[in-house]
Amino acid sequence: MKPVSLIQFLIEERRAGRINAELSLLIEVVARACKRIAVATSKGALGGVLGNAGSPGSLSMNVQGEAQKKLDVISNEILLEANAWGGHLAACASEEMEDPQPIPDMYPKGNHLLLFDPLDGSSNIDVNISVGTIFSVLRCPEHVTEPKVEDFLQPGTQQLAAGYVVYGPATLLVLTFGHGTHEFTLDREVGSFMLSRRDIRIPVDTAEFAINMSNQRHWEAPMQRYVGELLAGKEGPRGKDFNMRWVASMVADVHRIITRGGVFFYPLDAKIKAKGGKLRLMYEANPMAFIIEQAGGAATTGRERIMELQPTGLHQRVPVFLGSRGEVEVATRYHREADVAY
Ligand code: P6P
Repeated sequence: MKPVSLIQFLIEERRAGRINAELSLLIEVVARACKRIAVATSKGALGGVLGNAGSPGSLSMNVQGEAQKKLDVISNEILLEANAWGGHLAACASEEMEDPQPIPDMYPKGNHLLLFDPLDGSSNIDVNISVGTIFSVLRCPEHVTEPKVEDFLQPGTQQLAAGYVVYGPATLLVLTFGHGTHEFTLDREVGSFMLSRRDIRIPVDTAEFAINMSNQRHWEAPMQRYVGELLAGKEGPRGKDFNMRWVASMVADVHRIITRGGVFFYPLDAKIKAKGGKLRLMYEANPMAFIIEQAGGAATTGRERIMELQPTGLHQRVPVFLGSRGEVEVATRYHREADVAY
């Protein structure tokens, strides 16, 4: 069968009435920007883009209080510049910027809001481990021409599209419009994303979990119990052995799950409880939850469905339990039972 490019796929989706022309253009522009980010990340030390932004002693810090990598800043600029002139956006929001970024006055405005983590897992850049871009698309509220933070604070169920690009051995785009989750592989010779997996389905059950075990002593009791049972293997109550992976790059861990199943956890722990969690709701948890659910998986905070949360802040953090539906439901049940018991 003739390979289908991203552009052809988007035209098919428009003809089927599942997306409109403006959203189609937005996704094309984001995909093209991510190809430029792929080029920048692939240069490694030769590109002079490794290491922290700013100078020693005065590192550039992002809104999260984290040292920005040069590639964080470069990737953010690439996405902002690519989306400024197209006329499909009302504003952008990014992990790397405190406030929403309006579309410059000299350009026409559109009806969409784009949120992104321009380079997730960037601490892995300097050790050449896969990183990625995560993005989420919302509708701009009617008659709003200068979107404010509150215009972005929509539940994940309101997303029109979500996706990520993983910059790994291959550069892959995984995308959903709410009609299945689909994977595109960048054909570097042609420069096009080509459909490589249509309507992905994640196995309901799994024997592979991803978590940063070094935080174990800080976890809540239900998480201690749940992970303890995974580690007990076939001699324990679960009656089977489990394997563990942790890349410390959400896009890479989620892509493994999209590809072969598994579960990913970043639970609340005593160290981060005050912040609400580690991962950000608006441009990490919500887009990943949309992608995972559309592939038949589940995504909760350990207590409730991530996509039904009413956001309270642009950079709000939440606990994340996502992946194979059967296993996420077990971990979530342990937390809900504990809450009832208390
Ligand atoms: P830890 C990367 O900084 C990130 O936001 C996610 O990509 C990743 O899953 C997580 O944090 C890793 O956290 O505590 O293991 O470094």
